[in-house]
Amino acid sequence: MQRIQVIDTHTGGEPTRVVVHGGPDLGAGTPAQIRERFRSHGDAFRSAVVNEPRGSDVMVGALLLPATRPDCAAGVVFFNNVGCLNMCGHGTIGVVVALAHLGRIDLGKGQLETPVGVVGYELAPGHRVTIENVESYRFQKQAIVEPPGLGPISGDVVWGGNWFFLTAHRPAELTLPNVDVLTDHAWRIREALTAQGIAGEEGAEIDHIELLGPPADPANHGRSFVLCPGKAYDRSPCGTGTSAKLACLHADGLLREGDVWRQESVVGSVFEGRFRDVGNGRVIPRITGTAWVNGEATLLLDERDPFCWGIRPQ
Ligand code: PYC
Repeated sequence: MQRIQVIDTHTGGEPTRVVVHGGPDLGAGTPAQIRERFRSHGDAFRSAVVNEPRGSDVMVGALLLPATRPDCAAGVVFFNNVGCLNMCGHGTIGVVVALAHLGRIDLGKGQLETPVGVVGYELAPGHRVTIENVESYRFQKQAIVEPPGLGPISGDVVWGGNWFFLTAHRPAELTLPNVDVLTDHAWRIREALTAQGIAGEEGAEIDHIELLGPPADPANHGRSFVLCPGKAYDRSPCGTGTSAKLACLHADGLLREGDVWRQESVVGSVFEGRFRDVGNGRVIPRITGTAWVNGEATLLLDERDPFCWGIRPQ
């Protein structure tokens, strides 16, 4: 029987399952190196942790690693129902709160290593965390994609730690009763992007689709529906998605360095975003949100269980 110790958190409604102990032995290395080994040797473990029957399509996992740099508290590799992520904003907020829950970090500033770079954090009272994401930028403005039956749709291709297509083209209001139609719309955009060869830098697959709309609460500035790579929608406003939005606001001259952008999710949770202008059309986004610990558990992996390694989405 394999035993895996996890801490469950949620950030604005989006879960993160932090693997604290019992992960596969993937040797030493940076998170980028470990992620490659996790892909080739840890995929059954990934599925066991986040997929049904222990998890769900919406669950994001975070494999905690020892830091390889003296200026970082830990390393982390994020994963979901279908594979590994580059970065994860809500997940980073969840990891910081989980590390504090374990007594491994205190209030204040620190850094984490991710496969795509070092991410800063500041933990404040009340489980409030500000992360300083990797450099974000708009790669292509107003790309035109033509999903069959939906007609031409214009959107921006943006790096916010993951590759995003951001569009204001939406089939319905960005509300919970509409998630099925929003999911179908976003998925068709994603499939059409791939079919038409619209990609991020160096041909990188665009695997996050962000539909944009007005906020429900006038105290906020915008609302988004983000469809993640495994076809689950983000319950949080999506940290990397909000970073992508900030990069576009900067590129269009619509938000100044230090000013606040309040982004709502489809469930009504809010991230506060700001950015630092680092030149060359790039920004360092700062995203603030709150996470809660909602579980401490030992997962049991019994090889005799026919669903020991999870049910993988088709
Ligand atoms: O918050 O960056 C994020 C994220 C990516 C996928 C799910 N959440």
